Amino acid sequence: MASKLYSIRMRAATGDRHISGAERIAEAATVDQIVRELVMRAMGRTPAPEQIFVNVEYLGDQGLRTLPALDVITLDAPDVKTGRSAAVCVLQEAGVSRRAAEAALHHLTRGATMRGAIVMDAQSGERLEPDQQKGVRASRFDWSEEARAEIQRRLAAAGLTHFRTYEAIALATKVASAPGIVAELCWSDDPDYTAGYVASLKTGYVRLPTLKEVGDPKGGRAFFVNRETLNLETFLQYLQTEPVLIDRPGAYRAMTPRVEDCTDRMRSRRPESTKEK
Ligand code: WAQ
Ligand code: MG
Repeated sequence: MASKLYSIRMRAATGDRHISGAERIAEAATVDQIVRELVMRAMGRTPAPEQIFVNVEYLGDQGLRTLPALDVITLDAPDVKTGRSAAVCVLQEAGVSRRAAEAALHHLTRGATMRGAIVMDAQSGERLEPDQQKGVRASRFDWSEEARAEIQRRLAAAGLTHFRTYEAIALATKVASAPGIVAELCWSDDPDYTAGYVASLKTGYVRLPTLKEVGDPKGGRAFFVNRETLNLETFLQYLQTEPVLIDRPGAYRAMTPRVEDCTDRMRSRRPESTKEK
């Protein structure tokens, strides 16, 4: 990308209820087009939001960090129950305690109607975000044009064509490199979108097609952190202000769920993992 870069943020709401949001980084020449695209997306929701906030900000000469995208692995769990146990399992693989993973699932199941994410101690499950109404929003990240075209091509070859998927991969890639992060859990609050994921540098972006039932409007996001190494201020500063461009797509593969293997493995580990909790 050339030098004059802008951060474009959109968030749409009806009163306190978050409806839609997006994060982009663009060259000056394409800013108006992207603003239009994001406003159209928000207005396309039913019912339409009552407020749309669009923020366009010149990034100045601050450096742009580039990151390779997380690899994407689909764990094709057939139903919500299997999907959620697989999510807990992958979270444990990434270093989250069972207790914290279940606490996060509980919050998302109830519906965190926040515009940002929960920040959670990966061991105790305690919530650490400064404002529990708003949560913490990751901002200032996007694909480079070339990497976006390539990831779209790779995902489309696997039958994945929704913008939510590649936008979530970009967000998860930025978040996975945050100082103090362990893993992330997310599923959409869009009633018709049942897919979600667990992501971390260790596991990649593990996509789970069915984390809730069709028609369920509850969802959210949780960032699990290692409290021993976390500096909350540095963590928030990175997530909210450091511009990150994803300039290389990751690999894609699909797997049938090995949830049984995973629970067996967890069971055989239990004496040790019970001790840590
Ligand atoms: N930073 C932090 N939290 C956010 C952000 C952000 N930039 N954007 C959304 N959230 C939180 C907020 O609480 C939302 O209510 C929740 O996440 C869900 O947001 O591979 O569409 O935009 O196809 O509904 C997963 C993609 C889709 C799965 C996630 O999230 C796939 C999605 P939504
Ligand atoms: Mg949503």
